[in-house]
Amino acid sequence: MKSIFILTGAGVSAESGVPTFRAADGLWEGHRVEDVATPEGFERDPELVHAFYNERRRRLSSVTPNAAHLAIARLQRAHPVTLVTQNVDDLHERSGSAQVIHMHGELLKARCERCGAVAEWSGDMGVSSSCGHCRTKGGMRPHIVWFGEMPFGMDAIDAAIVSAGLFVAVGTSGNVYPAAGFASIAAAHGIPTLEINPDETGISGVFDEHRRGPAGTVVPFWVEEILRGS
Ligand code: BV8
Repeated sequence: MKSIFILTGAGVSAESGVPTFRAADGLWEGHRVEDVATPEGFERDPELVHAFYNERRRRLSSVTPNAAHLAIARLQRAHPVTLVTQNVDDLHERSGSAQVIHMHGELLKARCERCGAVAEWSGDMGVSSSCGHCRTKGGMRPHIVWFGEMPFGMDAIDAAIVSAGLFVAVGTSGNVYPAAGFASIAAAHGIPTLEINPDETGISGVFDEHRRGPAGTVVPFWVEEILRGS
């Protein structure tokens, strides 16, 4: 049985209370992307960037997975699924999903710029935080892919897309590459494509099928349909 390739974006976490990016008229929690989500911004003002991620990390404890996360986890237990998320929250994991590919990194991980070690990190991080591996003080950064940096897992993602039986995008505006190009790759390989989103997106034209509505309502319904059919 061929795998279902699911790409999720900020929209899948919207009903959990995690703000999406595009809803904030170009500003991201009041900041310009260039200032808080680029290596240059981190170089320029590490304190600001640490504060931005500390605030988002803290807020994770007050949000919970929604019906869309839970339905995807349920599907994974009954059907081969490759789950790739652009989100840096841990809501897929907390809903029971396994093998989540976080192509843009994870809020709850940190990376040492000196030795490259990646560690779980749930508390605040700052310019004097130390690496638990090499003990260096002051070299920690969020294990997040910023603009201009190479996303994680791309080889596995590319291989999974072209061998999938179905490509589904849930809650992504299709603004950020290379994720925004995945549906076109699937379509070019003759793989059926489905977009689940309340709104039309810049890549809607690529998809064979669209289900317009919030992920928390549409995804459980779609998963039940798949499970009944399989
Ligand atoms: C790369 C981590 C190449 C940070 C993120 C010029 C200069 C430099 C680069 C570029 C350039 N032009 C293009 C690029 C590439 C660039 C890019 O795409 N820029 C865009 C802005 C044009 N991409 C990159 O830089 C990427 N790297 O290209 O590397 C390379 C090659 C070789 C060697 C080295 C490098 C890296 C991009 C990753 C950036 N990091 N996140 C953090 O989170 O803190 S991106 C960040 O924004 C998110 O992770 C996410 O991916 C993206 C937001 O997208 P969405 O998830 O789609 O969210 P959005 O708010 O946009 O949309 C929400 C959707 O949900 C909407 O459609 C809405 O309708 C829907 N929705 C709302 N409610 C619901 C819902 N859906 C369902 N249910 C609901 N209830």
